[in-house]
Amino acid sequence: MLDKNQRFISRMTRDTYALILAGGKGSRLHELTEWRAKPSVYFGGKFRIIDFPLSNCLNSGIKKIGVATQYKAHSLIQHLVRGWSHLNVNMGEFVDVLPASQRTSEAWYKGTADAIFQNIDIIRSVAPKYVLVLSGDHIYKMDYGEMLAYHVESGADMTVSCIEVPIEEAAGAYGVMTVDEDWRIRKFDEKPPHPTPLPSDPTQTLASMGNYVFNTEFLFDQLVKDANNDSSEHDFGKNIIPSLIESCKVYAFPFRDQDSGKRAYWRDVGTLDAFWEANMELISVVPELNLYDDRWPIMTYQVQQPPAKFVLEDGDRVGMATSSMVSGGCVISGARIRGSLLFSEVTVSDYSQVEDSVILPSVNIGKRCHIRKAIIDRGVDIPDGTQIGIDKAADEARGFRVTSKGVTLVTAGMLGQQLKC
Ligand code: ADQ
Ligand code: ADP
Repeated sequence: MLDKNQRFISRMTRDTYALILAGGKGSRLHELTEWRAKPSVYFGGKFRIIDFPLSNCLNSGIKKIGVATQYKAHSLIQHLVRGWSHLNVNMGEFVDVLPASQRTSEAWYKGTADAIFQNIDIIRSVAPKYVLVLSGDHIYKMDYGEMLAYHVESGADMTVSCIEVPIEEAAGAYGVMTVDEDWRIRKFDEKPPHPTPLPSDPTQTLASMGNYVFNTEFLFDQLVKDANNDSSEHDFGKNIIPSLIESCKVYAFPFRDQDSGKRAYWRDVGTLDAFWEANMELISVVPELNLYDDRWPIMTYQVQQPPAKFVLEDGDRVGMATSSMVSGGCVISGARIRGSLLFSEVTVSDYSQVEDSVILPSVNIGKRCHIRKAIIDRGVDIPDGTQIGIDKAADEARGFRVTSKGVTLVTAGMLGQQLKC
């Protein structure tokens, strides 16, 4: 039998509207976000980043969801329509796409707070008790029900989820906060160059994950005030949170692993190195992020594909993959794959080698290619005999992007290729 507390949380999640902010540019991903918004970037062999907050909502019992889109939203909207429109509207469940559409003025979404302000009437028509604002940019598995219960129990007006991160990672990248012994936020700085260290560990700081719970009417009041403030940039981290911490009850919710009580898995994948590393981590024997957990499934849209196929064993022509993840529709023919993650419908031909690389969907790798420590964008055709990631100077000379940690990014545009849909 369910205990009283669990029934209580399910009442809260049912009374919550989740608004996922998915309009951001993700400019530190360079050409990977040249044609798609960061939440639409591929991750983990068959997902897009947005699948993580969306799956978290459903797994948490939150089934009234809006996704605010703006920047380069084509593939994001296509993914939402094809993969996330299966909720049961008759049961009050939906994923609504909320593109910037000049609903309240001639302006597009001016910032994260404005993206919600422009949709107040839509949220009001759903009449939720709580609004959960989520960033569409991160990879993690989180039970938002816990955060909602914490918000209600503490009597907060607003609750910000937070996580401990190394100071150097947070500097200039995250909003950071100082809390009192009750976890009430006493100071909040958006992306400071020198974040305040934690009293218990001077190497770490408390960073905002960009996820907020609000009592609905409180949120609306703040958004209306902010919309009338000409000096505001209409951003939660820059304007709304700092303006509230003195006069209102703003609490921090520490995001921890439910089983161990330790720091939970949360990745920003905001840079090409972080993107490559987070994908590579999945190949390790026991990755921190378990994608095989049927108690917390991550859902996505996928086309029907035949199983991955490994063909040819004839002298040095061996079709094989070791320490790798290979998705449906891939054909590895007389080629060797090691320590790599291949998304769907990738083909690799005779005598080629792929090592320590992330290969996005529908890439064709010709014969006698050698690819090492690279990210190959969707749909790229790699001609026979191409070397990538072997000589970094040669990579740069050809117009590929090489990161400070030596990861080479290749996109269709860099090879002058027209992308197939
Ligand atoms: P950032 O992620 O840098 O910091 P921002 O660029 O505003 O902040 O993006 C927040 C979310 O909103 C992202 O999911 C993004 O895609 C989306 N977004 C951005 N502009 C938008 C717009 N105009 N319309 C719709 N969606 C938009 C935030 C917080 C920090 C916190 C980090 C955690 O401000 O305090 O530490 O998230 O990564
Ligand atoms: P995703 O790989 O995330 O599905 P797409 O690659 O389909 O995203 O990009 C989204 C949109 O941008 C599509 O309309 C696509 O045709 C367009 N696009 C992407 N890359 C290029 C390119 N190199 N040249 C022209 N259009 C492009």
